[in-house]
Amino acid sequence: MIRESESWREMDWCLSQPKIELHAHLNGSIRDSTLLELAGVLGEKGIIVFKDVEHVILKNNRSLKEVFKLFDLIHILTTDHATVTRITKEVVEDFAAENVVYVELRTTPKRSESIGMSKRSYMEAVIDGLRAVNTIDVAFLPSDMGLKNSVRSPLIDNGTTRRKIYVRLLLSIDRRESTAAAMETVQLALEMRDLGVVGIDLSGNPVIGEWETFLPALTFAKEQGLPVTLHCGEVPNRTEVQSMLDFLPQRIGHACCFEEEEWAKLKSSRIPVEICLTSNIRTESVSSINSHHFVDLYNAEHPLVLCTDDAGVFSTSISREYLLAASTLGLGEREMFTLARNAINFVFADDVVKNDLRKIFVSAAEKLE
Ligand code: 6MZ
Repeated sequence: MIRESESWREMDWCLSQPKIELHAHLNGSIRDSTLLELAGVLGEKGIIVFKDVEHVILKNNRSLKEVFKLFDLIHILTTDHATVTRITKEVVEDFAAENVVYVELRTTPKRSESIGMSKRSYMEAVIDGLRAVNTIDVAFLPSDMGLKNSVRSPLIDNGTTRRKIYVRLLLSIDRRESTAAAMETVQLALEMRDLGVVGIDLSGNPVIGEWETFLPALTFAKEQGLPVTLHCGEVPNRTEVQSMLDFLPQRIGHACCFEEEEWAKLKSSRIPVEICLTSNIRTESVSSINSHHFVDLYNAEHPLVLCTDDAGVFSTSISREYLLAASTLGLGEREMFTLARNAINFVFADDVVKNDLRKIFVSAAEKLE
């Protein structure tokens, strides 16, 4: 167990180590300061009442229901092309500042006829955000496109190493969407593979929507070789959890409300789990950190990866998630390092990226001793 006096040193250590983030929702990862600024602008235009919105943004403890109300508000503040570009840039900068060396950023492509936004133009605005980052090198194109599209080398002219982050995109299907809209998202993901899109996510309010609605689009993604990750068991729903496990997605997120039979199925399937500790506790999907299923999965050596989910909404960071896991399980530096490194095996990017990530971790390991 990490004592209070040690926690600052441990936090510095977590910050300094290379990390991989595989479950981060773009609109859940926005800085509070940016949300407040955007709310101020809409307040001045009379579109919202700033005072009403301010305390909603700054509130810390939210139920799952309140979280999804907040997302509706965030979407009002962020859904125009320039803002989508801005938040993407900031979110990537924030992950890189924490030594995240690879992030899979997921977002729901949105359509808004009144401002001429299509799912495709929304995603183009996201990609503009990746291109707009200039303080670090952002490598987001598939490895075989890398040279042609010239992601700057990590070494700049004066010989100093610039920080580099790999970014890949997952397109989310929102559980409010129809089969046709879900299919459109998968189609778009396939068309944007050359632009760093590597997979599909199913997310959104877990009490809304039926698995059967999304199944045709998810099956199509699978047939096309596009990896899929599913929000699975965020609320109790045994039939859905079993159908999701039977689908054999490449990864699942959360896995909170499982019964014995589902745990057995998950463990024998070896499907990697994206663990979001703070999110699960804040939304009360799990009652306490000590009873979090992470403990059992870790001890069973089940494939897992620590993630933030919504760093902005839950006021957390990937380093904090590592610290939380370490203090819960009494993990040492070597074990935390191994936990972070193992995530390489679960990324959706190609082998060239995986090999580069392995090199990054090998060189970090040399400094560990
Ligand atoms: C399920 C979640 C989520 O896509 O607009 N999202 N879905 N469970 C969660 N746990 C708390 N956190 C976020 O990012 C926000 C969207 O991501 C999904 C919701 O659909 C939310 O509207 P984007 O960038």
